[in-house]
This record gives sequence, structure tokens and C-alpha cells, in this order.
Amino acid sequence: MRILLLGADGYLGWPLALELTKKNCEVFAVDNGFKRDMCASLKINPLICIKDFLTRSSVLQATCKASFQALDVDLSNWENVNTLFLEYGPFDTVYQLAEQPSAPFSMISGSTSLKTLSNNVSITNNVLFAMATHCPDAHLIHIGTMGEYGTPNIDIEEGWLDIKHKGKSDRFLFPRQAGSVYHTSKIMTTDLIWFAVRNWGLSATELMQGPVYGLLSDLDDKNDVGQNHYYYDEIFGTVLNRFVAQAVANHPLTVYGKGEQKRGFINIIDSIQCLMLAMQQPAERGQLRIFNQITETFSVMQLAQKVQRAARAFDFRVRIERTENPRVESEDHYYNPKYSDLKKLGLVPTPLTDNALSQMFNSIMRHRSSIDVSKFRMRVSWK
Ligand code: USQ
Repeated sequence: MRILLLGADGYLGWPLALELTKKNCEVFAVDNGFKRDMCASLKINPLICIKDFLTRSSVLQATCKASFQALDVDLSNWENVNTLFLEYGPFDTVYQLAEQPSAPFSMISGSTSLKTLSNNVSITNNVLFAMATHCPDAHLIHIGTMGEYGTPNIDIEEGWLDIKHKGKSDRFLFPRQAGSVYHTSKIMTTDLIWFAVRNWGLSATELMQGPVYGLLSDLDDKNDVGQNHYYYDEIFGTVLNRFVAQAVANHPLTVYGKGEQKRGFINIIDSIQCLMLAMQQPAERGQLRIFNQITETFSVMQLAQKVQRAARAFDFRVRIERTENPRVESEDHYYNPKYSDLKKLGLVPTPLTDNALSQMFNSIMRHRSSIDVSKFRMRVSWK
């Protein structure tokens, strides 16, 4: 399989690259350091600093048996993407993970909002046009987000909704109502993909992912290949990763508002499993297949209580602190998303057990002294 992996230096991109090389795929991995640049501009560091993409890629290239090429390309430029497909294509699968992934980042200012929209929409646009032009048989796998649906007062189906109206019926994308500019940019990219599927008959899978947690790496790997970025700051850290780092640093767990906001969560192990399963069992030409990529639902308060309990086993007596919610979101709402279709493809879920949390604690504790507590509250406000 010839695979184009866009956003290969990311939290999901890098472990996916490793998994693909283990399965002997021919991987063309692209990243231009967009996220590292954003982090640098905000003075944010992940828990451990990892050598730059091309350097760690060269170590991987030298040690793995599969063919692996790393490329530094600005994908927001159409000519670059066209040339990439011409020179290295055709591909069997194109993973589009090269997106600005943070809701708080998109809400800092007009400039970060625009950066989010222009990056996410332009790259997906360029990829779709390049696929239609150079390899229309390739399968696109795109990471969407559960936050596109918002928190409606009806069950959330897997991507589609059957509507009956005045005696006639049809199937539409499930209604979207995002809670941030970032989530809105993901709605826009879903719409672009759906257009490309209808217009050019492309084959696409959209993975509507909830907040991901966990490591899937050895933070102490000496040659940087097995390591992964772990963010705990307000901008790039997802809630559970933040709570574990906060507990280890003996900082109160920052539950926003009432804490009754519910979300669907997924361990990074399962996230990578889903990305692989989607590649191994592609959508058909002219099909946009949508999966809700979560394995469990919790309220934010339930997560905080789980972390507080797990912390006691390590002698951390951490407080839960309800802080004013910087976001505009429902704090008490109906939430019943469906998420059975990925299991039908073969996903074996990894539940959030006390043991899974203990493993996270063990890894993070070894780097306790690197945690910068000032990054827990950067106070980006939605209001
Ligand atoms: N939250 C807290 N305390 C914190 C941080 C977050 O209570 O210290 C709450 C938020 O208010 C929110 C929930 O936890 O209700 C989830 O927040 P998050 O920061 O973990 O997730 P979010 O900003 O929605 O974005 C993350 C990823 C994004 C992905 C999305 C999936 O950054 O890339 O698309 O999760 S979803 O949330 O389902 O849209």
C-alpha cells in the first residue's frame, strides 16, 4: 500500500506513521512544523521536547524495514500539493491529519481564528482537488470531530440522519452546530469532502473523533522515534491529559463550570486502531462513510473524579476545582451518541480503567519536574 500521511509529526500522525511502517506500507509522511510553530509563538512546550520531524524521521528511515520518506511541504499552497501528488503519487490511501486541532487556539484572536480556518479549509481543498486530478481511486481518511454535532437534544447518529418531510424522505448529514471556530472549520472540511464525493465520486471516510487521551509511546525512548508529544497546556492539552498532568503537579483539577458537560472519549491506542481499520477496509467510490470515533462517554466531573481516585494510589491528594467556564457551551445537556460501527470493522475498545490511568500516571510522573504549571491556565475566553 502506498500511503500519503499528512500531518505526520502530530500527536496522532507520528504513532500512525510507526504503525504503518510496522505493517510494511510504503509511507510518504508530510509535515511542515505548523503546530510546532504555533507552540513556539505561544511559548508552549510538550511534556518532553522531541527532535524535529525530519531528524526523527531520518532515524526511523534508517531503522525500519518499510519504505519511509519524510517531506517538509506547506500544504496550504495548491502548487505544492499538486507537485506532491505528481511526484510521489498515485497513492492508495491519503490520511488528512494536517489540521490546526485546538478549539482554544482558534478563539484567541481574529488572527488565530483566521489561521485555523485558512489552514484547515485550504489544505483539505487542495488535497481533494489533487486526489480528483491525479488519483481518484485513492481512499481519503479524514479526522473529523464529535464537536461538529454540538450537543443536540436528540440522539447523535453516525454521520447521517434520515428525514421525513411532507410525505417524502431523504438522508442528510447529521445537523452540525459547532461550539468554536476550530469546530466550525471541521464542519467546513466535512462539507468540502461531501461535495468532492458527490461531484467526483471520490471515496472517503470521516472519523468523528472525541477528545483523545493517553500516550502510546515511551517518553523515555532515547532515539526519539518511539516518543510522542504530550500536551497539558490550556491550548493543546485535551482534558484528561491535562487532569493527569495537573494531579502529578499537585495542581487542582480545573473543571470548567458545572462539569456536567459530556463528551465521547477515546484512548490513543484505539484512535490508531481506527485509523488502521479504516485504511484496511476502505469506503467505496462515491461513498462518504462516517464513524463516530469514541469508545465511552463521561462528564468532565466524572473524569476529574476518576483522576482524583487514581492519584490517591500514588499519594497525590489533589483537589477538584470548579472554575468559571471560559467557553460558551452547555454544562448540563442530553448526550446520547451512537458509536457501534467501528466495532463492526474490528475495533476492540480500550476502556478507561484505573489500571489505564495508573499507566498514564507512571509515565507522566517520571517527567514531573518538566511540568510548567503556569500553562494550566492561559485564560482563553470564548466571551
Ligand atoms: N474542560 C474542562 N477543563 C479543562 C479543559 C477542558 O472542564 O481544563 C472541558 C471543556 O470545557 C470541554 C471538555 O472538557 O467541555 C473537552 O475539552 P477538550 O479541551 O478536551 O476538547 P476540545 O477543546 O473539544 O477539543 C479536543 C481536541 C480536538 C478534538 C476534540 C474532540 O483538541 O482536536 O477535535 O477534542 S470533541 O471535543 O469531541 O469535539
